[in-house]
Amino acid sequence: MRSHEYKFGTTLIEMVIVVAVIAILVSMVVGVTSRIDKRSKEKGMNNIFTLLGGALQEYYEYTGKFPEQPEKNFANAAAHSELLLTELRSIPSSRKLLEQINDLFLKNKAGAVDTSPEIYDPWGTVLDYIYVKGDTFPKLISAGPDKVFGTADDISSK
Ligand SMILES: [Ca+2]
Repeated sequence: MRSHEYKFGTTLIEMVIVVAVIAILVSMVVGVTSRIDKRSKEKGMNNIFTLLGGALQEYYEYTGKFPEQPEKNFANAAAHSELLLTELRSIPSSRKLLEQINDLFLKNKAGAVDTSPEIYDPWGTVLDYIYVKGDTFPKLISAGPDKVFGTADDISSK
């Protein structure tokens, strides 16, 4: 009886240790995975900024101006994004660059309901677009991982 109790105790401790080790391993894997995920999304964001920057440059070379969108109001980001895409698509060389953007980041592609397409960031939030006449270059803003505009993790194009 005594040896049985002892054996049971050991088994319990062993189980607790095994569970603890598994928990540590799982948290390590989750930590690494989310870091990789964050990095790949940031990379995706930079690729979109680069492509849109190129498309804007082409637009400028064709028209001599940038699409104007002076309103600074994140609440209207979807409308700003629509304006940007509609303008860029009207210029062949800009449209060509836009075609390189993964469809995952373009929503309402068919211009469904009352909207034309918008461009989204890798976290699923629509991109904001600002260009005030006289500025050197337009600005694209992603709400970042927290999906909220105006917070510290926002990412702006350079
Ligand atoms: Ca944010």
